[in-house]
This record gives sequence, structure tokens and C-alpha cells, in this order.
Amino acid sequence: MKIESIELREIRMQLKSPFETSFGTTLNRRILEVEVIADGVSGWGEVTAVETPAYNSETTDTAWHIISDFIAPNLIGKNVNKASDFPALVAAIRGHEMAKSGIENALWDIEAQRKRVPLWKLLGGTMEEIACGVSLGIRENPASLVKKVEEELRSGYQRIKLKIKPGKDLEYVAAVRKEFPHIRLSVDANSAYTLDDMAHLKKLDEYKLLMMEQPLSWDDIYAHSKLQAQIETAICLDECIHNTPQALTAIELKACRIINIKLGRVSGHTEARELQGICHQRNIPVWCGGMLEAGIGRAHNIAMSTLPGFTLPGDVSASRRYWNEDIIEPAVEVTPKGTIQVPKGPGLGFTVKRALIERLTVRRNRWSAQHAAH
Ligand code: OSB
Ligand code: MG
Repeated sequence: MKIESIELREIRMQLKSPFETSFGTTLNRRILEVEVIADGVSGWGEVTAVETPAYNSETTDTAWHIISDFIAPNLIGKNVNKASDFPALVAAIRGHEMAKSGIENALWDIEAQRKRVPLWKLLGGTMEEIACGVSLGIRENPASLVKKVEEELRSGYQRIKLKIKPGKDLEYVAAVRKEFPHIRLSVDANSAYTLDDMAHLKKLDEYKLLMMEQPLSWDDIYAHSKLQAQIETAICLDECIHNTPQALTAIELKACRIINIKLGRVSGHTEARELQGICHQRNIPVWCGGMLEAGIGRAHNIAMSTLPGFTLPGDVSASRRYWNEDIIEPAVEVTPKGTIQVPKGPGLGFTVKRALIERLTVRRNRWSAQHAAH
């Protein structure tokens, strides 16, 4: 693939309703979309960084900087044999996984189109239908959360995840569990607790949760191993895992029994596939996490979720839960049994709505091979 052009743009999109986590509330999204053209074929990727460095250390603006000043100038005009060669090209850039992922995933889209296969098949996916869950933000009171859960269950979603934080945890979980004794229910604290909260977190065992996601510090695998030894509920790591070696560390330390894989957090499809492989070998279930993605990020999540290690429902849900109008066609839809039918077309299998993206764009940067210095 000869990299002919790279276009980076920031789009603004408003969520249908505010999403509250332990680290803050989001309504207005600033999302980076990347289009790469190689051998005349256009491929798209999305940077899943959020606006503030509160989930991980990246932001929309740090990703803009890393792509504009380091990744794009280095990649333009180069010949890249396969998308999986990309990580080696950016290995000298430490961290910034989400910035890297936005570009790498566009290369995967191109490679799949050139081979005339759906991206999910190129990745080695085996499922033609994937299981979906939802992630529900923190709400003003338990009663309104119960109502929301009921609505999502009526739509068919197979697993409900509740965002929690200190002071908005036990009461909310108890209310939902009382109303729905048998559903697959989990919680996500986004690093809001410490080991001093051990006795408090132990109380969640009584609610038979599928998992407790990232209760402790975003970069402390060791602390999670101490907690997992003391509680019955399976810990699932999200923020702590950026690559396969960190996953191996967590598994060997028994810091978790489940891992959430996010394409951006682990730097793209190449590493995500490797990570799910080592988890699958070790009987550690994985599932696809979400970052309030627009359609391009969502389409990449669907492709990844077809790999054999993805045995639990992901946070991959319908476009209409987030947006009045998504940037891909058709929008992502969920069946009444809580699944997404994986698209059959080549590449991402969705059409990017260029005119809409153009209208949503607030800034752009473009590199083309003719002007590249070499
Ligand atoms: O921890 O999974 C998380 C959203 C933003 C940042 C972190 C997380 C989330 C979600 C939303 O839980 C998942 C979704 O996209 O629906
Ligand atoms: Mg999470």
C-alpha cells in the first residue's frame, strides 16, 4: 500500500443525552476521524480519545498533536506492505495508543477492501452476529436508573452495565437487582475507589454481578490483584491494559478474571487481536468496550468483536442510543434479541457519509505524497 494521502479532521457531535461516569459528564463530543488513501483506495479510522485526560492520559488534542507532528509526516509516501506492519513504524512513539489506532485501523480498512473481503474476515473473525450490552451513565436517583434498565432490556440488550462511583453505588445496584433478579448485570467504577474501600466493595458480592470493571487506580495492576483475592465478584480490567504484556502481567498476578478490549486503548487491530488470542488460550473471556464512538469507531468495534475470544456481550450498541444522525450508512442497529448482524461488504462494510462529516468538521490537516519531502 503506497500511502498517497492522509486527512485528519475534528468533528463535533452532540450526544442525545449527557453521559455521567465517575470522572465526569460528557454531552458534546470532539472526535477525530482519519481518512487514508493508498493505491487509490480510501480507508477510515476514528480516534477514540475523549476531551479530557480523565479516562486515560490522551485527549482529542494530544491525539491531534501526535498524528499531525509525528505519525502523518512519517507515514506519507511510504509503502506499507500490510496494516499489521504499522505498529513497528510507530514503535518509537511511546504511548499515545489512541492516536496510533486511528491511523492503523484506516490501513486495515484499506487492506480489506483491496483483498475484497470484509474487515472482520481479514482479522480472522468467526462470528456473523455479535452479542450486545449497554453501558448506563450515573443517574440522579435509583428509580430513574431502574426505568432506564427496563427500557434497554425491552430493546433486547443482553447485559446491563451500571456506572458507579462512591456514594452512587450500593443503593443503585440493589434497586436494579431487586427489580431484575436474573439479568446479566455488571458495574464500572472507572478507577473511583482505592484499597481502603475493600470492605465497601466486598458488599457488592451479594448482587451476583457478572463483573466489576476497573474499580481501582487506572495504572495499578498490583492493587487489583490484592482486591481480587478478597472479593468473589470477577474483576474486569479496562484502563490498566494497554498491550499484551500488561494483560499477561494482570493474568499471572490474578488481578482480574475478565478483560475489556478497546481498540484505541490497545493501539489498534493488530494488538487487539494478539491480546484476545493470549486471553483465549488462558480462558480469560474478553469483550469489546466502547468510548461513545461515532459510526466509524463503532464499525471497527463490530469487526473486532467477531474474533473467537469475544465471548461476552460488548458495549457495542445501536447508533440511535447516542446520535440523532450517525456518520455511517446504514446506522448500527440491534436486533430484538440484542445482537448486531455483522456486515457482509468489503472493508468496514458501512458507507461513510462524507457530506455529513464535512458539515460537522471544525478543523482539518492534510498530507499528500506529492508534497512529502522525499
Ligand atoms: O469505561 O467503558 C468505559 C465511555 C467513555 C469512557 C470510558 C468508558 C465509557 C463507557 C461507554 O462505558 C461505553 C459506550 O460507548 O457505550
Ligand atoms: Mg470501563
